[in-house]
Amino acid sequence: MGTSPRVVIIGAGIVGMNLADELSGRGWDRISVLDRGPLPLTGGSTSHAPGLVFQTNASKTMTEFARYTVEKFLGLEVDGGWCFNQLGGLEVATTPERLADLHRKQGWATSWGVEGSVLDPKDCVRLHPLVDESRILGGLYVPTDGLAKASRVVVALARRVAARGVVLRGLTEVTGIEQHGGRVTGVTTTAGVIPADIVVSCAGFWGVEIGAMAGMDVPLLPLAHQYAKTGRIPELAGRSSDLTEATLPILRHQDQDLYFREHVDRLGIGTYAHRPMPVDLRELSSSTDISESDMPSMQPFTAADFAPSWKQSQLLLPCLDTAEVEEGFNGIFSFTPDGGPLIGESADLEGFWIAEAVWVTHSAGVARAVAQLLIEGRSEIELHGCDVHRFEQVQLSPEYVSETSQQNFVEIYDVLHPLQPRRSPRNLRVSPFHVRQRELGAVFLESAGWERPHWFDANAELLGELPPEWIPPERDAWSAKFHSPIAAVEAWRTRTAVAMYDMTPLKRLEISGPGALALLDRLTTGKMDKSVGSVTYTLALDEAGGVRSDLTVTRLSADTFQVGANGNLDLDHFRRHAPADGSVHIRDITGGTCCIGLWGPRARDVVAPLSRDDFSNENFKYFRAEKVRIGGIPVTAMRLSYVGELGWELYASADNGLRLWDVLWAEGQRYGVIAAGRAAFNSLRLEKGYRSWGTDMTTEHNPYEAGLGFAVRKQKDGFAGHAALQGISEATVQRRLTCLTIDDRRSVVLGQEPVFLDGEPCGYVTSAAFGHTVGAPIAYAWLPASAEIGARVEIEYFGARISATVTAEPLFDPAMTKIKS
Ligand code: FAD
Ligand code: THG
Repeated sequence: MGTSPRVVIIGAGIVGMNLADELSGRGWDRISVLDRGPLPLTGGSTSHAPGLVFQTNASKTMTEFARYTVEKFLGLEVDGGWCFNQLGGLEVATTPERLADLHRKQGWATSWGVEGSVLDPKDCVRLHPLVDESRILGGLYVPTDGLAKASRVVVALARRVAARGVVLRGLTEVTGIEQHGGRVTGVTTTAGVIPADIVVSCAGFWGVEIGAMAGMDVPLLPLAHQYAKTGRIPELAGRSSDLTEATLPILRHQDQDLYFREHVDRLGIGTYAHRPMPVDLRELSSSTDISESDMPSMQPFTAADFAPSWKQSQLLLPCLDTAEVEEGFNGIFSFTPDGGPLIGESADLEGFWIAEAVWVTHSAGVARAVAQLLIEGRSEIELHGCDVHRFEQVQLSPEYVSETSQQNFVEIYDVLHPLQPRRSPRNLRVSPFHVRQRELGAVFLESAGWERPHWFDANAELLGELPPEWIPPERDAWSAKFHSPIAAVEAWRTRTAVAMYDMTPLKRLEISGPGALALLDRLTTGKMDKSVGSVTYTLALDEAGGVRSDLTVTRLSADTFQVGANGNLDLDHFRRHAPADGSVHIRDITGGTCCIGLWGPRARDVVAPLSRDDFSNENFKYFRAEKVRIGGIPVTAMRLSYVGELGWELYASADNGLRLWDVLWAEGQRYGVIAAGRAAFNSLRLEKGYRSWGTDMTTEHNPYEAGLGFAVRKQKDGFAGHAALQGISEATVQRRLTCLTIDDRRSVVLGQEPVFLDGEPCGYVTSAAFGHTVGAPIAYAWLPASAEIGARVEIEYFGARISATVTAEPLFDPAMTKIKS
């Protein structure tokens, strides 16, 4: 009795109950679930959710969460009543853009292992006879989608977990989080203090309030969303019983922000077409007298907001012409700045976790991931897009959360390009070079709050000088969006002259103190005890050997290291593992510093005359760092290049940045220096075979699969992940991150497309770009290890098949003669 930690779960909605089930199913036996509302209908979002489950998502992780939810709910029932009604899901297109997008979406489904097909209008109507065939151009049908009966799932799980000894307490409101010495010790409730070793807030849109009790920012916004039910519809009469509720596929009409399901002989209609309606939690009813039509997560229906959606519903479904809206409500749930859920443990309060902003669709998958995190320390499905610590400080402000979350509400069903720039807020973070970049006509996209140039319009004048073999082929309209042929000029000048890249947004940490070396040694795969001035490319692994990040570590002094990282998750990871004795200091120095990547065969010619320091190949070797002065400015210069050219990353204090840019720019004129952006950057790094963490590899992949085995030091042991790598090598892996070149040398893909080997789906594209130097489009893809060099595959792009060949990598400078010159 009582072998596992004491867990308190706040919230008995679909997330909290699934978590109780996943934990107790794994043998944890001291779990309580608390809810301020009565059980089982607590009055949260779950109590009124119509429960449509469309599994397909651009994100592999979200799709896998949904797949598990379907699988799990299919196995639940309450007294013969279903928990999942697998009716299939149909998304119709009324515009050519949407139809094309449904093909793209079908590609995601294939990539992530969900069966789906794009049907012509006739077949759509055969599946869903209420749809007006003349209105639609086609639809995406996924037979395993369907309806989750969320309120019944909660009952089924309540019975199951109660039988395992989980304590369920309704009408118990959490009013405070108890802590001692940086650890959670329990919760204060209206029924007294309940001690706990682990507290998990599954409070849905109330998460901000609970987070505040624990001193944690929870970046979500409660928004109301309209759901209405019609009166009886003759066309539906006799189709379903009260038990089955529905017979037709669940239906989405995204061109008008609508979705539909049956309620026996009525139709339910949800709409995102209305203005965003943020909700102030303080104004919600705190009543615990809850019924199906009156609960805190429901607000009165605002009929005027629904009127345009009703018209559009009637156009798609002519049977509604004679029907009317009988009832409706504005239901509340959570939105976040990037649409992803929020999972993770507080950075400051050990043992306090959250799992919020989760749809019914993803609920079981998220709960399983959280249970694995708590019990095993890692989730089998990678979580970088779900981790609450993915946000930068400035992205946690209520203003930012409110604006971006409302925009996500507005855009929820829009056809979104992978490079689609955020409209607002912009100029949140700018580098010291921003003023010069604007003068050069930089086209900026936003990332982690930073403005990043993608190309410079000023370089358009060089298009005429582009040698014929560098002229890029025309692109299809979709891949031409947010792209410019100017990228070819920037790639050409980088390879043949010299270019300045703004690397300021690259996350930088300073790790210092007497314990710094030992911490880095424990957390990375590389040799860290090297001479001052060494730079090491290394990996941070999780305990199962999955790649958490790839890093550069520069030893600036015996006790001071600069770490080039991939994002805030790295900062969080290092902080969490730092010893408690204060022997290591970890500082995010990104904002106070800046960085220019000065790269190209003439890089040395530009920098040498500006400095008394020695930049020669003999005295400033590849993967070494020096503290130098350039044009009088103190600079930490690191000789490495993500674009694969001779050159340096030049780090300076932010206040000196503009001056540094100007002296390099002036000196560079005689060598043809240009400013270059991310479009060229991404192409050049793929030619060089450099991986991008989060896109190419994640915790789901070990270093050998990812082609990064060279960064694992053979002689080293005792580091995180070491044990798990034993017995694994390049030779034993079953799948590999593989370099493909596209056979027609012109068809560009963008990432996430499915790859077919012998006609069967066998993997998916991670990153892709046109390789300007090699004159062919490049796609990296996860493929079975059996796909050897020379193997022919096909990539599906908007429903068409593009032939590609597995090619030896890197495509550019495999002998390292250019980069080491
Ligand atoms: P909730 O169900 O809200 O549970 C949180 C619980 O925490 C509540 O029971 C609350 O009482 C409790 N709580 C809060 N504060 C405290 C406290 N201080 N102390 C104790 N307990 C507390 N999703 C889909 O996947 N498909 C759909 O078709 C769909 N349609 C939707 C339609 C509408 C109109 C709305 C509003 C949402 C819809 N959703 C849908 C979203 C979905 O309903 C929610 O994302 C999901 O139910 C959230 O579950 P949860 O367990 O996180 O939150
Ligand atoms: N610069 C710095 N830090 C970084 C990045 C960067 N950290 C995060 C991310 N980018 C890491 N990614 C890479 C990928 C490849 C290389 C450097 C950073 C690289 N690789 C050499 C190679 O594979 O040939 C390593 C050679 C070696 O180990 O000696 O240069 O852009 N500062």
